[in-house]
Amino acid sequence: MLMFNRKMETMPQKELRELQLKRLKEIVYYSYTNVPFYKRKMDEAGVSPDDIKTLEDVTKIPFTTKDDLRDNAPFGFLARPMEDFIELHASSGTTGVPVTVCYTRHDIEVWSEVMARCLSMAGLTKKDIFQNPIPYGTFTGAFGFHYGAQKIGALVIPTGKGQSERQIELMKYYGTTFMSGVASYALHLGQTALKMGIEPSSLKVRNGIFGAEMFTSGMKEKIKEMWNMDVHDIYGLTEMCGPGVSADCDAHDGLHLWQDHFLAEIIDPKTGEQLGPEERGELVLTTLTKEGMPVLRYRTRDITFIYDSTECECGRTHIRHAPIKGRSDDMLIIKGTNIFPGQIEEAIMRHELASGNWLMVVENVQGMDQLTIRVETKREVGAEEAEQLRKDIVKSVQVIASFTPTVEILPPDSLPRGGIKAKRVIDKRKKD
Ligand code: DLL
Repeated sequence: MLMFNRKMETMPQKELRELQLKRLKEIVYYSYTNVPFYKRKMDEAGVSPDDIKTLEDVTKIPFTTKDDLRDNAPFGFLARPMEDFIELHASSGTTGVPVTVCYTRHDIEVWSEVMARCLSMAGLTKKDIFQNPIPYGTFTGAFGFHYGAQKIGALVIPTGKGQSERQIELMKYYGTTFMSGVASYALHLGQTALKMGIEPSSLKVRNGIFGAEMFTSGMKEKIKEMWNMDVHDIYGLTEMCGPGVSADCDAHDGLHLWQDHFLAEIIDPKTGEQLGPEERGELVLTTLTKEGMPVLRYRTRDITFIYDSTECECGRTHIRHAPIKGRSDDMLIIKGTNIFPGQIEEAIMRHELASGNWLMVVENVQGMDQLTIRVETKREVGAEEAEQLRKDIVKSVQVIASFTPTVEILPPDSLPRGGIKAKRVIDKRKKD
């Protein structure tokens, strides 16, 4: 089994937890003494770094939220003088002030290491030609993949995002074997190839690793089938490093989270209480080795659960979490029913003719909630086929939503694209 760092990736759980405790004590002390925010927060909560004696004691530390990071942006969370930093990244900031993260040389090293582990878990080797169709910029995606793939020794083609036809031409020209990216873009690239008269599966790409947004199993199946490649899921967020917190192995049964660098907890998003294994809730993460900008008990808002068993057929010992179901702040209440956009995506993806591009619009018409779902077909279809697909999708959504949505079937390429991540929800009821 291919592993980038066998010793660390197969470390017995007991040793991993001992290492986590040692690092947790260090990072709490380090954050308390170097980041005024943490000193203030912990003093207010009456906690001192000496109170951390077991891993469970992490619950004594107050949570850190996106708003805390924003209130202190751009540099208020840095634990080192500016001269120690060599790179900066930021979240897209579409929902407010961007969250800025600065990396020391050590932090870039750790990021490259966790990314190399994720990529090699997905099957990347030094023999691969690795195309990286993600925008190179303040978004963490491209650089994370770039550093990790280079650490493995693969040949990186830094194509960046956009110019989809050119991406396909380069793929063909260089014989790309492995690709990365934002989940929805892989489907878009496949569709672009089809429009150019090229079957994506006839290209040499045999493997892909995607993430950065909602990534349902239905979407994974569509990408797999379209490209005839293996598809891996990678998770991460700017506040931790970017991509590289976790990824799935060839067993495709949960994402291994690198416990030597991140401490994971699951909490009830409403009460903040810690939940046990197999209990679904919000993922809370603590960086255990970050030097430049340590983050303690960060509320990711991402909904998942941690597997009880740490045994995996791949031989890795690090805990696994389920694919992210959605974000707690993404949940919509439509006609009194709680709905995650991911559930709608699963319902749409079940249909052969539906492409991966879709949008849901929620509005209030004369005091009543109304849901309209727009779905592109993956190829041009006639009126009859479109009507059948429409009816089928209405039925699938009724099962989960217990009310009847309006479904509109659109030809390929009719929904707007733009931004790095796909926009799936427009809630016109929200006044913002
Ligand atoms: O999206 C980092 C990344 C880049 C991950 C490329 C994977 C691949 P942010 O822009 O800070 O960072 O957004 C982080 O994206 O809290 C999740 O809500 C969502 N997300 C990331 N990966 C996944 C995934 C990058 N595999 C936010 N499945 C996170 C579902 C994901 N959601």
